[in-house]
Amino acid sequence: SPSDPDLVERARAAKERLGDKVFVLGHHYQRDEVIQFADVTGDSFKLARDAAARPDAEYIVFCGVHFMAESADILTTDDQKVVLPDLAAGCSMADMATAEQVAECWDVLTEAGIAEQVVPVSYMNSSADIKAFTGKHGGTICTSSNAKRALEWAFEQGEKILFLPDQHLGRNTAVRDMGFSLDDCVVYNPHKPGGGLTAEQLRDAKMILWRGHCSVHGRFSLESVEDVRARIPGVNVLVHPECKHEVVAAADHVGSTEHIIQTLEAAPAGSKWAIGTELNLVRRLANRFAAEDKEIVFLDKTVCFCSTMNRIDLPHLVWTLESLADGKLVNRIEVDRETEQFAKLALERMLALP
Ligand code: CIZ
Ligand code: SF4
Repeated sequence: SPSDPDLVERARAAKERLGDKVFVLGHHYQRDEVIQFADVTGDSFKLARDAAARPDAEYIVFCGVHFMAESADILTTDDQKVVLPDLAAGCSMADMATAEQVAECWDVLTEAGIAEQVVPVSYMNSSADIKAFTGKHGGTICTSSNAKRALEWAFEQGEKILFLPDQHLGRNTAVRDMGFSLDDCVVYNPHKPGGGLTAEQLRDAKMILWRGHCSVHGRFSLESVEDVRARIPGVNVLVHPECKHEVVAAADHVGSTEHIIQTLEAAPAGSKWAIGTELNLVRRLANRFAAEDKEIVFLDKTVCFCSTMNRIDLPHLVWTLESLADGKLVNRIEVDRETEQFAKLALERMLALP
């Protein structure tokens, strides 16, 4: 249990035995019981960069999900070992685009005669395989903070974008931030022959959105925005761009987790906020800012925690740290050399974005 003093003490002692050899990364969506042992917190991209900035740390313990540990492995040195405390901590969104499906999609685009015009842009929340596909085909990675710049860059390289795997981030960025219409976007369904699209639809589209979504953010609804406005007069609705387009369109503010935190830090005392992102983060922010008289509520009480983020709990962290302290390397996440090379190319294009 989170307050189990024995587990807290064991985690502390194991971390002390490891000293500078270990660097613990805690994603914003992690449980409090885990976050208390994080050397740094952040979103997936910030954490991967934080890990790269600590080449002396032999073990990077990534308290987050699988694709994040892969990205950290790609950006750190070969000597550094990235460890995921529970190998079952995947991401349902990342799992919605497999290497096979994406290769098949590229065949469909080739048959429609448009592959040469298409530049892939993949969200950070994707497997290393998808990042490698992106790098191989001249594309870039993006985060929810730089998606607009990534799309602008991609439209300088080609005429169309294949956006993977989160249809909502792709659509929200194109329509809300760049002035495209909903009709400029089509959705490629990997479970249907030809993606469920005609060659003509593909040729007419500017944005080809992969049919993926986040199982947490995708559940916030327009109704939840209307309900909270009725319940809390004067409330500011602030949501993550992984939410559906109609939710983002109805919100007052939209942004990444880092943006959400900065917005709340800058908010005046007495202001009221309804936040549409993962519950662990919203609860932590509500507690943190209660003392400053900022009222923060979760946008929709029927939406649950990210179940895979929550797989990393204190018992898994204790087991991981104690194993490493005993000289036993467990749960290493290692991306193979070829995948790493092309994935890194795509990540470096993102780092070079203006
Ligand atoms: O939804 C997620 O998992 C996010 C926002 C991840 C990240 O840190 O980019
Ligand atoms: Fe994946 Fe959504 Fe969970 Fe993030 S919150 S790890 S995108 S399922």
